[in-house]
Amino acid sequence: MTADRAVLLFACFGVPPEAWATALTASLPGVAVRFWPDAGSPQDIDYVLAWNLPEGFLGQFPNLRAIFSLGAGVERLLADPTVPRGLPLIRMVDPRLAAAMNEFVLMRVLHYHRRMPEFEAQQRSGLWRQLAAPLAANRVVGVMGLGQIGLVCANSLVSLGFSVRGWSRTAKDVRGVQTFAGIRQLPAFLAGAEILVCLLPLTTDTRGILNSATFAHLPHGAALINVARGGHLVEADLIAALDDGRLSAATLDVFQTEPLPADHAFWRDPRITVIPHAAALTEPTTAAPIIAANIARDRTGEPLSHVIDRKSGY
Ligand code: NDP
Ligand code: OXD
Repeated sequence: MTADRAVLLFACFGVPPEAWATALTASLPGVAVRFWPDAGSPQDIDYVLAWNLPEGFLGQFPNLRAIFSLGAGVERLLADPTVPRGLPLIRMVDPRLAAAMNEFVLMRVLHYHRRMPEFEAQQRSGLWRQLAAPLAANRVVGVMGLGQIGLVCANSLVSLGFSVRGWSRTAKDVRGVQTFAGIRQLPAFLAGAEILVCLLPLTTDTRGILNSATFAHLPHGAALINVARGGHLVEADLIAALDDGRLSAATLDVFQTEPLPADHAFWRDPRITVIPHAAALTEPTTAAPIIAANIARDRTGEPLSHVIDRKSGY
């Protein structure tokens, strides 16, 4: 902290800073906002707003009070052994982010529900053939992760009339959703899920969870929508499942390596829709006041919101 003002450093690699500069300065009148690489004296920095940091980056700031993640997923920060263990690590919880994710998920669920991949293939062959689709009530959608985002998606799928099931780590009671919890109930959750949506955090328990064993429980021809993290998916298992018909299609917003390398086979696979990690982007005008409220809590000695539990990893 400088003489009387707390200092927040914006260190979000690959994120254009202009809109953040406007939003953060408007939301944080009592806080000095600096933008990497113009951090000034490292001793001054109280808070960092972080994204895509190189490993070890935070070690240079000896007086940090908290780290704010620009995004909901914090696996990269947690994987950095140099991030001080006792420092609060706060993830992004913004209803606007959840709303944008919800729109994306609904778009792709409806796409698969109404058999759009088949219509698109027919168009490419100039084929006029009507295909029937069941009503949503007869379509089972499985949502992995019933947190801030998964719950919003599950609820809106219910309101569209889908038959929705949800899977989480701890048991949940969600109106209109058939819920399952824990690894033992994973097979029962998957059985019958014609469209599977992944909205899990990436943790030691969930890494690689979208694999052959998981796909084997799905009905033949199921569709996958992964909007969580590339580390959830075993890429070779996806191709195998598409080849043997267990899966018919996949929408991937996230990848093991981002940007997806130009020579990656996913770019050219007609069964896979590649989206450049754009299902939802954190919006400065709504996120900055959320960060500001948390900093205000810290200044007045109140507990911070949305601090990551390092044991569970999310
Ligand atoms: P939350 O932490 O709010 O929710 C996580 C959910 O996953 C909870 O329901 C939790 O269960 C469940 N879960 C965690 N571990 C397990 C496990 N081992 N087995 C079963 N369920 C588990 O996260 P958010 O909803 O805010 O975000 C989810 C993820 O979405 C983020 O971590 C991020 O990776 C991704 N994301 C991607 C974006 C994109 O643009 N593609 C944008 C935003 C987020 P419980 O409720 O019992 O704790
Ligand atoms: C996030 C993301 O985690 O954008 O918020 O991926």
